[in-house]
Amino acid sequence: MYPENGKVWLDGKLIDWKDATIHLASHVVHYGTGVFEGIRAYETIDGPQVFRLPEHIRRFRLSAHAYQMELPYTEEEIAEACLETIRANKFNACYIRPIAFRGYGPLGVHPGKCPVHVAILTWEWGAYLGEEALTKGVRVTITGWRKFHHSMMPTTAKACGQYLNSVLGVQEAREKGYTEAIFLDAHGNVSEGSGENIFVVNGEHIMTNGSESSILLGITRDSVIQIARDLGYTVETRLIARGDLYAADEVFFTGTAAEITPIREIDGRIIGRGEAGPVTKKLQEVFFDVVKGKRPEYRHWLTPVNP
Ligand code: PPE
Repeated sequence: MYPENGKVWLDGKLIDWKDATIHLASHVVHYGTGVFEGIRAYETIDGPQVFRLPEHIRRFRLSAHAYQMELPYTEEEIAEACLETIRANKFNACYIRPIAFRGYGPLGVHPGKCPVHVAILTWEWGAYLGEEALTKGVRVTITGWRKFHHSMMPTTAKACGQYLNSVLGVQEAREKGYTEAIFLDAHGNVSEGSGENIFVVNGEHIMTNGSESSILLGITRDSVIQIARDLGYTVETRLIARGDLYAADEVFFTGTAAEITPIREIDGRIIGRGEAGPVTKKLQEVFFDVVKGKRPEYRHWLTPVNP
């Protein structure tokens, strides 16, 4: 899975994968002071292309900004560095993980003089929730751990330490025999998965929640909203109650890693027919066409790896 003989981009240079290490006294190791992105490059009919690269890099900069970590590169430079890293590893399709973090310096919570480093890793990452997940759907549970409220941490930022909350939920889910966890927010409304946003479908009507539900504003979520509207579905952004999930015709996850993953069961309750529903399947079909460059009207979402 990892390109162990390949390259990693670190602070402006390509270095060997095996040399991409940091000191244990780095601030990020102790306090989780880093921000990251997850991006995918797909093999398209015009060669490898990155899906919604500028949007991901923009979110990366804003995540860093929320933690007062000003990145020492422009968005254009980081985007170009992503392409350079993919080329160096000769991937036709891969996952891209830019990460900015507080490095070696005096410890103590205030990051003070700990420098901000920027790295980009790339690797091959297949279906996030298992090969069968995309076709058959996954079984999930609502974890007892709540998603931290947006007044506690900037939930629209993708920060390393914030994922400890996700870790607790997904560990609980796996121990109970489920693939993934859904978190309720501090008020008991549905928030999101450990690494995915949630959509609910009833007939031809689609709903998903928004930033007031303490979610990360997913770029896949945004893409699916646009694709669904273009297909003529109504998409409403509103609070989702736990009961809305159990009563839905279809429920699915979206995420860069998870793509569009149907949910077939929640806490022992079969959702719809217990398989990917018709709306989910239609959205998957168009989404996978879009990322593979087969839909000209969405070509502007793709950035070629090779100029
Ligand atoms: N919510 C969370 C908490 C989240 O981590 C992700 C992405 C999303 C929603 C969907 O966002 P987007 O990728 O922009 O559509 N999770 C990333 C990390 C997964 C991991 O295990 O690491 C991802 O999908 O890349």
